[in-house]
Amino acid sequence: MTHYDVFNGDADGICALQQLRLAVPQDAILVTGVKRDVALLRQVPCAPDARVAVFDISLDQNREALLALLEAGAQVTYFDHHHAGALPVHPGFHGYIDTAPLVCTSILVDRHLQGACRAWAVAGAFGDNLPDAARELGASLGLGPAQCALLQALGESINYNAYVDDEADLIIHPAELYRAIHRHADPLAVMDSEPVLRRIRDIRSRDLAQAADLAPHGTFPGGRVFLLPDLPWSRRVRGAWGNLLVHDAPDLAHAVVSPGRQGGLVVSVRAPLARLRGADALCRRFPTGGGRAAAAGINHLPVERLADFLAAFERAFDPAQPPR
Ligand SMILES: [Mn+2]
Repeated sequence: MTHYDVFNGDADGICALQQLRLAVPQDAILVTGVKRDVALLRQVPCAPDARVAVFDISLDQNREALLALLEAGAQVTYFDHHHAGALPVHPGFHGYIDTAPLVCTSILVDRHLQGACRAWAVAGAFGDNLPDAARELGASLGLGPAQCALLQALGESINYNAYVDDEADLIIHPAELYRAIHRHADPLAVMDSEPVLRRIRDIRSRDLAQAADLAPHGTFPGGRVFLLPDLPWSRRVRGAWGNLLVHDAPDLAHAVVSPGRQGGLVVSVRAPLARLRGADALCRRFPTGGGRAAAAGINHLPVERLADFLAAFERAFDPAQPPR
């Protein structure tokens, strides 16, 4: 039997896998990538003896590979909160899918394990920008504000590493980061013991300080659009910057637009914290767009369509219009 752990390289994916592998140890071949690299399941060879665990990548975007694996006789356990579409009905498929806006994959694994490794779910939820859910889970463990702040810094640092266009921009490959993290059962000890996490945290603070100097490219009644320059720090910062912006102005939607590595623009959209909907519908109007109601993106927006995007963004989050 060959085991594969297939996971999003962001904090939610890594903290979800960490919980399952602390509770159910199993050597496995790791399949992962940057946050936007979600078509991961096709990297798993189709074989009847494959045992595959999947974390935090959209089922809909991996459907073809998933069906091929199931058809070949593989067993697939699937944890995710992204847009899934119809779930396969197959004896080899074990799905833990919930697309509600206030859950993340780390929380789904926490439910599955009945809280066995919950502190990691707290870090994962912070990393996935669900601070209220994270604090609620932390409170159920009796964690104080200082411990929650440490798990928040851990989640945000793990996440920061994965927010790049391609692997060349990574501070450390997510598989290597997972291996470093996996040496620790206690997430409260990781930041002190792993220099790479402190390095990511310091780079993140520096990048965010640069972003804070930018003025909005577009300001609308329902939101703001920021345009980042074509520099390595801006390719790293856009997701974390978007998360900070929504907390800064919870009634507004935000888009962070930055030049992609292959030309064109990469767009990251956050719905207003006060009204977590509309981000996915807006992004799906453009080719290569997708995501969740609260947070979505467009992987490649041609530069000449930026004006179309601005108009669609304004309409999508116009407080005077009913949502559509
Ligand atoms: Mn997630």
